[in-house]
Order: sequence, then structure tokens, then C-alpha cells
Amino acid sequence: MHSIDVARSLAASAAQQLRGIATRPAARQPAEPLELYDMEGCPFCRLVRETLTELDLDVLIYPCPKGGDRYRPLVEKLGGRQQFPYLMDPNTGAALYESADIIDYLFSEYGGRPAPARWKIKTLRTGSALAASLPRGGRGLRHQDSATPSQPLQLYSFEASPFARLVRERLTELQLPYLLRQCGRDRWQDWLLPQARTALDIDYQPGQRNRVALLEHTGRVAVPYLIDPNTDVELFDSRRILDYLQHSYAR
Ligand SMILES: N[C@@H](CCC(=O)N[C@@H](CS)C(=O)NCC(=O)O)C(=O)O
Repeated sequence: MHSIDVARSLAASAAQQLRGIATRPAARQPAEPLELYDMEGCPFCRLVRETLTELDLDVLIYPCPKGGDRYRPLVEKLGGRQQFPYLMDPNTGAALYESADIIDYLFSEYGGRPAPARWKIKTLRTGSALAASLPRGGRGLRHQDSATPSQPLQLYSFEASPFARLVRERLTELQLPYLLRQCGRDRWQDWLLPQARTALDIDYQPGQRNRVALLEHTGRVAVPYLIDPNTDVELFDSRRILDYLQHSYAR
């Protein structure tokens, strides 16, 4: 049931303790998107994605669920072993395993500020990242047979969104590559749900670059929003997106 899934996803967000929501943009954006070999349900990958939301860095996700045959062998070929997360930066040639090293790299290469102290306390961050995986019961970790799209999909999302998480899990399970467009919050109006902004008649003017782009493109800002350039389908609403992905790609 979708509503139970959303509730369990909300419990995962609560375990993240507000990480992966707010954003303060990096000093510099990469010219080419970063590439992350990732599993949505992996706690270490989650820490990296939280940092990407925090730094407002878009990333091309190559999903590597357990049993997946699409991108896992490539990681082994490139880095020597199947371990996730694995970050490749086409701008610098950097290729890194280990979430802590990746987070340090992102702050030092793009952030223009040191990684916050909380990232240094390994047990604390790993404990809460593991706790966030528990309510999801293994979702976003195992592969499901699927058709291969010729172009990556695009998803407007921020890490702690309970609705966007459900979509990212399905993208992982189906091994569908996607450009993750960050929609972190940088002003108080961003914290209101889209329906509340409408009900309160708030003249919502976002500042974050992908929120601005989404508003221009669709007339509203709601997350998740999926663009599939393979079919020219564009959708709001996690339930509709999940139905679409299942119907279009699952085998
Ligand atoms: N110390 C590593 C741990 C990474 C790790 O153990 N990742 C698990 C997934 S959660 C993994 O790669 N497992 C191997 C596999 O899935 O084949 C880090 O912080 O990045």
C-alpha cells in the first residue's frame, strides 16, 4: 500500500535527523555532472547523497543493486572491487570508494568550506544512516529485471523527501540510470508542502536553481518530478511515477 510505504519512508527520513533537506550551494558547480555508483538502500551511499543535497550538486546515478548486472561489473573493472558508493568525477579524473573520503572530496573540491564537524563523528553518522535503512526493509537494494533505457532519466528530488525516496528505490531496483537534480531547501517557504503554499495563497518564489527551473518548466514546485527523455513523459507524484516506471521498464 502506497500510504504505508510513505509512512515507512518518513520514518527513514526521521532517522536521518534533518540531514539531506537544507542546502547551501557549493562554491563551484562541476562542468560535467559527477557520477555516483550507488544503491538507494545502502547507508553509506545515503551519507554521500545527503552531502550532495547539502552542497546542491547534481549527480548522475548509476544504480548497482545486489544481483544487478548493468553497472556493477563496470565498477569492478574501474576500481577493482564491487563496493558502493563509488564516485567518479569526470572533471578531475578522481575516482573514490569510501563514503568518508567521498564526502571530504566533495567539500574540498566543490564546497569551498570544510565538511561540518558532524561528518567527522563516524559512529554517529553511520548509526543514523543504518537506522534510516531499517524502516525500508531492504527496498532499494535488490535488482528486478528491466529494459535498458538509451538515455538516463532525470529526477528532481532532495535526499530526505519520503516521496522521492520511493522513486529512487525503484530506479535502483530497475537499474535505471538517472540524473539526480537536487531540490534542497534554502528558504522558509520551501518547507511548506506545495498544497499548503497554494492554500495559504503564498506567492512562492524559490531561490534554489532547480526549484526555479522546475517552476519555470511546469508552473509548480513539487518533488519528486520525473522526466523520461526516452518517451518524453514527464510526471509529478510518487505513485504515478512508480506506476509509470513499473509499466514502462519492469520485465
Ligand atoms: N566503508 C565503506 C563501506 C561501504 C559498504 O560496505 N558498502 C556496501 C553496501 S551498503 C557494499 O558495497 N557491499 C558490497 C555489495 O553490495 O556488493 C564506505 O563508507 O563507503
